[in-house]
Amino acid sequence: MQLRDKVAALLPAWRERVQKLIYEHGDVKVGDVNIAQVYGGMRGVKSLVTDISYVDPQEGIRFRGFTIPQVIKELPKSSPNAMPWVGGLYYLLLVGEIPTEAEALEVEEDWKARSQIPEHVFEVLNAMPADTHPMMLFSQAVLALQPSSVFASRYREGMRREDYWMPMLEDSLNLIAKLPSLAAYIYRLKYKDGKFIQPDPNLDWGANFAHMVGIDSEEYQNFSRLYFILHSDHESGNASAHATHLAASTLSDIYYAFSAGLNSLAGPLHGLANQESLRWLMDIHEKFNGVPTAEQIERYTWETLNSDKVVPGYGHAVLRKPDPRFMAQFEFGNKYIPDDELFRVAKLVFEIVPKVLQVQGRAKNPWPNIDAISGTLQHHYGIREFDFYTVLFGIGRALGVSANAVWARALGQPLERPKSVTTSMLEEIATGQRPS
Ligand code: CMX
Repeated sequence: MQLRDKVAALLPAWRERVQKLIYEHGDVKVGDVNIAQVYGGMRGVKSLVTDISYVDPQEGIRFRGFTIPQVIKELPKSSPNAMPWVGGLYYLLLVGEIPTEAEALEVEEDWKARSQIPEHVFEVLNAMPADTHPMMLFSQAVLALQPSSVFASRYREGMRREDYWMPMLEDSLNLIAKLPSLAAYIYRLKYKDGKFIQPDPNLDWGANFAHMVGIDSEEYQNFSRLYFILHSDHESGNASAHATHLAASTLSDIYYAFSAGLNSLAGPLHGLANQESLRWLMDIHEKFNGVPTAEQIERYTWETLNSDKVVPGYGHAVLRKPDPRFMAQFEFGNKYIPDDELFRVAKLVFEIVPKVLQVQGRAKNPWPNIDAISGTLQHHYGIREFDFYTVLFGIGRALGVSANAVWARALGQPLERPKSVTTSMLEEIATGQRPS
């Protein structure tokens, strides 16, 4: 398989590069850590390494050095107006190069061949109470696939450490291949008639998800591809990526590790912001009986801020300009659904909110992030069950975290084990009674 051969060909030079860096410069400092950071969620502490994506405060995310507009323009697609095949994005994340059409389609075909879900996974899902949250079902379904882990069985049999990454890749491809069907099954089980729509062998991974949830429009197929690409990776420090990495650093397989990542994505400070944002836009729409004026939005924004709430979908811990992942979806909306009332509200909000946040002067970044618009588009195309939005995020996130897991294993990244200290120790360090 091309993907595995390509990574294998890149590995010797990467291993040499990393070993040389650690051997020759291992004691060079990368930064200092202060007490506020130790107590403050490790913000800004440089302690992770990934070559798959990087978030620049001004530019936003780059995947393997490519900006979002470049990724959308340069990845292979079925026609000039279509969004790229997600298989091509996975190739880019893993190999670091824009694939040819044939290479992208090979990943798509490979996923198709691996997409069959064992019957017991459906039985596990069917056995859960009807009010179970879809994220819990999704995470559980991923865990239920774990008995088929190639890594786990090869590890039991014994294999060379330098080969660990190969079954990790094998597992990752097997897992990703199944995610659209799994998520669509959960969607239809929870919100529709419970009847599973079989994948269409003529459709690619992203478009098949649209088909299997029951939305067969070409526009939603395109939006699904875009959505999964945009949600794939955002460096290694975000909670879902880091949770996956931490779990995998114990040499657990991708099923255990990605389930851990999904469990962290399920929290309101991470994957839930998209539904908060849509709810805020809908509240505006309802309060003003349709698309409000700019003045009404400005007033509503101040009311939100004055009641000590945040404007969901705006601000970012790292970014200092409009998130290019927001811009890509905004452009999509402008092109395909300019008359949708909620989209028109979102558009006006984009004009007004940054100005208000700037006047208020608290948020370091007044611009929209990825969550300011994604729910609006999903809602337009018919996914109106807010609880499901985090599952959508999770499908995309699997691409980035699994590519990282393969490379972390290939480069022999070790067990994560930071050191903790006590509050008394920090107090002693602060007053010079103890060396830092
Ligand atoms: N509305 C109102 N106030 C905001 C704000 C917003 N959208 N964004 C930041 N602020 C406030 C913060 O609450 C903070 O207030 P205090 O000083 O009173 O504590 C102050 O501005 C400074 O915050 P910051 O340094 O600019 O932002 P953080 O790094 O602390 O937090 C984030 C980043 C995203 C959590 C924050 O901007 C926020 O809560 N935004 C709204 C929720 C949201 O959209 N979350 C999705 C994030 C998407 C992602 O992570 O990918």
